[in-house]
Amino acid sequence: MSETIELGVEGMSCEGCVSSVENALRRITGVIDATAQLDAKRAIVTIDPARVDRDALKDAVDDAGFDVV
Ligand code: 9UX
Repeated sequence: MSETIELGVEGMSCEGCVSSVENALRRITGVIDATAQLDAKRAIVTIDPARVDRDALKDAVDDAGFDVV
């Protein structure tokens, strides 16, 4: 079982930021994959909805230095 969600992410300035956001999200329990997009200012996150704590996604992005909107 998986689900794809979209997070608006502010503050990414280069592909390094994109990698930081992706890596932060991929470390969270229940995240199967995460792809961030600089131009679209978002992250596409594939999750196991039974395992993921959605607040943890936002916290991970915040802790990496970016803002979920
Ligand atoms: Mo690029 Mo982002 O030099 O945290 S990595 S601006």
